[in-house]
Amino acid sequence: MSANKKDLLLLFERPQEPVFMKKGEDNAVFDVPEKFLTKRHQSIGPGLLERLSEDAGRRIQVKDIDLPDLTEQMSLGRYEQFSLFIPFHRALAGSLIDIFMGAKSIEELLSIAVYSRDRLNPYLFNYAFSVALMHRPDTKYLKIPSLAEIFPEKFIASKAFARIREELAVIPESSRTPVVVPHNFTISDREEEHRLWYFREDMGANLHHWHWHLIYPFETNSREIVRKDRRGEIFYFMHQQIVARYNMERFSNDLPRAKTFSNLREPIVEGYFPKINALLSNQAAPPRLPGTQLQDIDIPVEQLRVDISNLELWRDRFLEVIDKGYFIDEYENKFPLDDVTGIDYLGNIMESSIISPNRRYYGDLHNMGHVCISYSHDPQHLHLESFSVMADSATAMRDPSFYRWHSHIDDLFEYYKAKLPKYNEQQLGYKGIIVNDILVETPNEAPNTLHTFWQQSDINIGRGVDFAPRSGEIFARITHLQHHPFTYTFKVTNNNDLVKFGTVRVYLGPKYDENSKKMKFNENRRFMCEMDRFKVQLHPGENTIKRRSNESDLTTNFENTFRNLSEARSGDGGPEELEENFCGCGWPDHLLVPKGNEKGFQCELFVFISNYDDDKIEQDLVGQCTTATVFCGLRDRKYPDKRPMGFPFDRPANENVETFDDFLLSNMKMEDVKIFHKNVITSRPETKKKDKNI
Ligand code: CUO
Repeated sequence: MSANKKDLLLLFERPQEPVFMKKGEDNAVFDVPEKFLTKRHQSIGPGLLERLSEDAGRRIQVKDIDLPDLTEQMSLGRYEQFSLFIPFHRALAGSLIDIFMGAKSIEELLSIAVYSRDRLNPYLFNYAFSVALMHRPDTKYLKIPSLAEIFPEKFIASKAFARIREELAVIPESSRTPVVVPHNFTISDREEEHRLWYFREDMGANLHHWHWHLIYPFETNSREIVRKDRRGEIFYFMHQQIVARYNMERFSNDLPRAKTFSNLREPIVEGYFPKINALLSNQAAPPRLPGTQLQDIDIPVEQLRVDISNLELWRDRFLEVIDKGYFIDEYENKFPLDDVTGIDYLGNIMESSIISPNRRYYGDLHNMGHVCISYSHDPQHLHLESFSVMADSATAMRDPSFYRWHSHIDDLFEYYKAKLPKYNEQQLGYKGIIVNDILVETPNEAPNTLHTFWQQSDINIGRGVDFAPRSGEIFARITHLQHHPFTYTFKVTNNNDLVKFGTVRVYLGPKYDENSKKMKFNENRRFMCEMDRFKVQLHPGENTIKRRSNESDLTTNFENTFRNLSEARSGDGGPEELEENFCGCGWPDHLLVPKGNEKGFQCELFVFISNYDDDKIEQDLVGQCTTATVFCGLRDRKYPDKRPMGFPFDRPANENVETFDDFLLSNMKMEDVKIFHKNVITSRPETKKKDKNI
């Protein structure tokens, strides 16, 4: 039987097992030409293949082709870690993406992928193959599996793996029970940072961050893959919002805001001991002791040399762009920053993607900050330790230093935003539109209250556990924050004679700072977390707008976050598949509402209806998966909102605005909302073990 697109997805399964072993629900095997086998497998002779595939459910022919030269990509060992933030690794990934992108047909792509899979580092393969599948016109609607399914070790405490393997090896599938993954397990409660475990170590949040970086790759020869609409700006905005959310969580746990890591020579107070393993090498992810100071990095094996003074120089050059109001390209041409595109250029400079206007001069501050923190335990590689979680986009959010680093990055962007012209009433207002009333309703609870609790959900990780028995279904039971679904009701008057359109922008922010003091507007705005953004039609007179929390354009639902490979669609590009894999990106719905606390965390909900004439982007919206655009944008299209991301809080208000009340116009309103947390663990009814369709 010849290959179909969906068969490409089988290559994600059990990443360390050779490609000729059975894959998928139907025990399919790839029939590979002998020269595709690695030397080790060739040396065993044809008998091995025959034995391993004798009761195959299906055979997939792999076409013999001229094989690509993978010498460069093979320079990263099979058992090493892979980091997008390390330039050497990034370059390997970039050229591998190009090889996959260059395949002329699905058949050829399958051959190249089958050939490369057993030779290359599995993380490198997974990343480059995922990026290529997402961006090739003939595969872009395939549903890429969640990384948690393929590399569960990046998300699950290493302690759980002994149980998982035992369960797989000893217990027949019909009798298996989910393995409860320890939670709140990395820090003792005598250390206050432990209170944030549920956010930092949340599988959905980390998956979102990984997926976001997959959608916005920063190095390949195909510039159109990198040059996505407003990618530099969305880099700034998405990370700014993660920091804002983290600070809300800190306030609700009686902790101060994350301290910005502005002095790179100051010790990092927070230690972090990840307690997850890199299964490829069977090595524990290295810890960072409290009070560790960054040092110059010199790691020849990673072709990595960066001094703290390099970071400082790059930071100063970034600030110099803002002070001068222009950047220079590699030929010393000057390009002014303007109000519309300036933030996007700065984002590209900071991200140091291939579309950074001058990588040589502006350097690689953001990525190298991740790298320096991630190697701070062994900066000269004297102990032959790998990098820590901070260098991997699938795990970086686990470490408290992530938020300290990104607070600093955000401060640098803020330095620019503070220089922009302030919004005037014409930009902020909407003539004749009045927001009269805001109501937030949680069923059976007091008005304007939100309610959170703990929930346990089961994730099938069987396809990520290599060298385990074939009937490999096994569920990991994770514990995460959850909230009761709620509804917003907004009463809005349209005093115009005509129907008007508006964009409703909903933000949630803390009412007080960490010292229980009211904040001035210019401080408060940076804590505002976007909850939803949607278009409304306003008839003349009174309008009642209702919106459910699970309709949020910020979030993606549980099924999308933890989607199951076996649920993957056929890959035939039918209409139901359109935009499918973008759906995997998005803030997890279960973290939409900050945890709050038992006495009721005091917040303010801000609702703002802007004039849609100034917001709209003219473009076709094809496909069904047009959700979660706030952080992730729309595939192949423009970001669906013309305003600066974070509008209207992305810059200080004019000088006569001191408090939030001073900022409000008739088309805006604030309402007090309290978030109550109940310290109980419930289970997600539909994800009980017997129900595999999670
Ligand atoms: Cu996503 Cu720093 O870019 O973590």
